[in-house]
Amino acid sequence: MARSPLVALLIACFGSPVGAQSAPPAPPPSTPPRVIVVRMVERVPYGIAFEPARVSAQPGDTVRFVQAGGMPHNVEFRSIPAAVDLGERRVGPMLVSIGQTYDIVIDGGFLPGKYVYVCTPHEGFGMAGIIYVEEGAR
Ligand SMILES: [Cu+2]
Repeated sequence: MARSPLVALLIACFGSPVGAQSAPPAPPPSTPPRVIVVRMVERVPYGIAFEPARVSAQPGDTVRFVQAGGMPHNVEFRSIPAAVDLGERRVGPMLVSIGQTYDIVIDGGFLPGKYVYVCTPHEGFGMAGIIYVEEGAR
């Protein structure tokens, strides 16, 4: 049996409620990439060190080492997650003048985990640090 012209008109005007659109989900919260500064310092009586010695970073962040002493310092990774190959970034250049910087961008090559590094010439003096790479929300 054919439906009445009135019902057909109502459907044409208001459509079916079944296909109603729901609001899109809100985007996940995100923070802009950070620059995390680690200074290479020489102090009496505690000697030479990375300061702070432990930092946490997320993908997209930059860890910036800043030469703040008078002796040459660098960054050499000693212990990193097994699946990671840092290639030539495993040993960074020697920084020789105050204010000189060395940036490590935490890109896709840095899987989450613990990265222990030293200063090659001062490892024996305890000049070492750790970067904890966290799961990224970015
Ligand atoms: Cu050093």
